[in-house]
Amino acid sequence: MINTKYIQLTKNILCTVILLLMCSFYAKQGFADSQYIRNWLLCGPFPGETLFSEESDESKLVPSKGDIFKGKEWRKYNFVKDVLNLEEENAFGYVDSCVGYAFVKIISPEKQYAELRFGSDDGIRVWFNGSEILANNVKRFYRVDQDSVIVFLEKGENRLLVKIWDFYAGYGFSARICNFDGSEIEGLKFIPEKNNLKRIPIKRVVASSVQGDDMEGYNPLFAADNNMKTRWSSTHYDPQWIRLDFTEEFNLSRLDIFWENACSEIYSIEVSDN
Ligand SMILES: [Ca+2]
Ligand SMILES: [Ca+2]
Repeated sequence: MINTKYIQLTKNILCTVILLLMCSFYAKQGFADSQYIRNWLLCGPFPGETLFSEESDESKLVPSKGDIFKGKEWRKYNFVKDVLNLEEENAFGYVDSCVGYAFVKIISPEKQYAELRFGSDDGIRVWFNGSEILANNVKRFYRVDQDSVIVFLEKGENRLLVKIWDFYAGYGFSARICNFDGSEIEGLKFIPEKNNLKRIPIKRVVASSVQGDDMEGYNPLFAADNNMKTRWSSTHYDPQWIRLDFTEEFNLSRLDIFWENACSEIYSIEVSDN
């Protein structure tokens, strides 16, 4: 974690011609919630198991942090992205042919219907308030909202348990809760609590050059406008840099850079608090 108010990224490789930079700077409060659930209790991985190989009654699980299940601890894990990559180093790590569990409590201010939408790589089984609501024993790549189920939320605490199976290669899922039309349900709370992320306002974005002086197409501002369809592109020679000045000092714990296909293989990131 470093304190910064200033970030400069310089790329230094001749073959790089186009750069896309989308920077997300997260602190701990205030970023608009999506309906995606990113914070879970995780337990696993369990190598060699499949979606239906567990003999104990998973429907009765109501785990708390630190509980032990099949010899492994339930631990809290906060994903930064909406699509949860279970092979992140501190989630389950790189694994194949295994299952893992994710659990969250959803606190509803009233009785109401809701839609749960899942995408998964690979198979998925889901229990809601102790009832199995989804079992999809498939080998597949992740896509958003591959499965959806209508559920009835009780007032107060509701329990959501997800079991994900990885056959091979990528491993992950997404889960979101929404109204039938996909809009956000107001007033829901979660245990573990949702990531409340904050987007730090950017005061100024400056770059070394713009491709073809095309400020409408490749303005450096587009590198940090929270829109994946726009980007900054420099002229086609090295080195090139882009600098972001922020309105306030913040703790930088992570920097995500989304490159265009012709990405830089070597670059440096500099930060400063003034
Ligand atoms: Ca894998
Ligand atoms: Ca897989």
